[in-house]
Amino acid sequence: MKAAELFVRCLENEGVEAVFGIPGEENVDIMDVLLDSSIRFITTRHEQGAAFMADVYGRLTGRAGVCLATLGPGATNLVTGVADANMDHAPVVAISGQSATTRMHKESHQHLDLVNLFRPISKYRTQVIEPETIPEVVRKAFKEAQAEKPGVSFIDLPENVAKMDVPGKSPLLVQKPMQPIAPAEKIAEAAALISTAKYPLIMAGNGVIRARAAGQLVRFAEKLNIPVANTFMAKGVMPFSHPLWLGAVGLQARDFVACGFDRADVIISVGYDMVEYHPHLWHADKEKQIVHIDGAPAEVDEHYIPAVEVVGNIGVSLDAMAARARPQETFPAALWQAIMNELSEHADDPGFPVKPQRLVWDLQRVLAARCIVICDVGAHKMWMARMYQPERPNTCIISNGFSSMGIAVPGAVAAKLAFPNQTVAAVTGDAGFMMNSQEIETALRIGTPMVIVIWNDGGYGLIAWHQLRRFGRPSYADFSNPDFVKYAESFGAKGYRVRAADELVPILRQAIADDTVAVIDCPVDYSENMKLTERLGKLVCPV
Ligand SMILES: Cc1ncc(C[n+]2csc(CCOP(=O)(O)OP(=O)(O)O)c2C)c(N)n1
Ligand SMILES: [Mg+2]
Repeated sequence: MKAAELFVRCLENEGVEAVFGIPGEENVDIMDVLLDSSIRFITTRHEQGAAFMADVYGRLTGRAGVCLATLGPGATNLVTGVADANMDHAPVVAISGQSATTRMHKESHQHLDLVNLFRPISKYRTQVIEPETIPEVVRKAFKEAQAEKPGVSFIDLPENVAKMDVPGKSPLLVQKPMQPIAPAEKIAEAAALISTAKYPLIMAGNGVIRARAAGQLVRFAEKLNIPVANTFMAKGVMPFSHPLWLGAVGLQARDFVACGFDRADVIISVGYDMVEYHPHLWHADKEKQIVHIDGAPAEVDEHYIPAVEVVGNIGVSLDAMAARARPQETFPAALWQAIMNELSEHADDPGFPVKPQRLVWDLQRVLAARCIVICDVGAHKMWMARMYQPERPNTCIISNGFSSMGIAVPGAVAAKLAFPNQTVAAVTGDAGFMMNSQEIETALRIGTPMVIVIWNDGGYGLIAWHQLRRFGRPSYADFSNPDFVKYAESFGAKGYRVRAADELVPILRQAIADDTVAVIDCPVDYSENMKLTERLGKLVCPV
């Protein structure tokens, strides 16, 4: 067998359904073998698009998404999406071609030391030097990428190695990763601490979703009558309407949910990734007791010194503690009511350009119950993160570790590929949209319908917001846009323009019914950004 063929057999053995990428001269052997494989190759229009597709595929399925590029510029184009996946703990295996081992020691066309380039943005990285190591390399790459906390494995396959013969080798047995159970004495210690708490608060992070433990989290909260705040990346662990839900945490500014943190004496942090929200922002005084429930030991931070660490399978830990701890008698109802009032403000505001609050509400009305939403990065993300709450976990993807713009459109392609029966929407700023809008062509070619909602402010809204806060004036944050309707139509997609606030919901419904790629250009009123800053600056806690 040729090394390239053995490599592809190993990918099939891992259950890989799709590889996202761009062919190049140094990966032609793999590309040719893929023609005779069960794996579907998704040709993208930029390697960054391929990496973001693998990233979102990995987040949604828990199985490593796979992207492939050629050496040099192909591999460097993967970098942003790969870094995003690694920092956000999404399982991804990234593969690149490489120059022949006979020319790596000297200045050589397109040659870069890729293993070193990918070092800070991967959990595991290696170059295949001997073809007989391929089964071990591929197995290890998937095992590392998928093990808690997940991340990226990078494999560099030199062109001469890909052509070599490897007799007598076959893929290795894939073993399911084992998540150990937390020790009983730690469960007992944590349950005792929770039982004596006066005002406990649960902070649920993305680890809950990765562990598929949202059901256990809700049972735990309900049984013990403890309110829940979720990070941006844990959206949907509890639905909006749940009487124990206190909103999302992660906004750098003080928000209502911060009142819940102020008041709490015990924070029960479940599946929390520190990369999402610095502990000093919610635990400045270092006086609370922290119960750390996770699949991995706590990261070190002077503001995050757990009183108890319950490390092991999250769902099992939650069930075991729910059975042992004493339920709370009271609940901060006034705070819950204040948060609900705040989040519902402007839900029906008729103003135009559309207010961000109205935009989120309309998305919530149409999408929250039945869609997968991929959110981009910008001011729109802050509004979505603060206000949008889907009914189910893993149905609102937000990049909040690396927080890279450009994830939404390619991410939506991968989401639709992974879940063809679900409606998929990309919610994006005008700048982030233009960073990877070329993947509209990919979506139309491979047949992944999606709705793309562009928040059009003609600028880098989040940066202007920040500049206004710091300096009172924006700096170089404006630009002009193409006509997004015509732009969409030039690909063969549908294009819509919102001309009044009341048009958004019917346009959204029509765009879903179109069952193709539909782009909605929605002008947004970002004068609300500073109004929010001012309002939160004067926030008086209702508890
Ligand atoms: C790739 C990348 N470049 C730059 C940034 C810094 N950044 C964060 S938000 C933002 C502006 C986003 O503009 P847009 O997509 O239009 O969204 P808006 O803020 O206007 O809603 C920038 C430049 C980033 N996060 N990612
Ligand atoms: Mg913008």
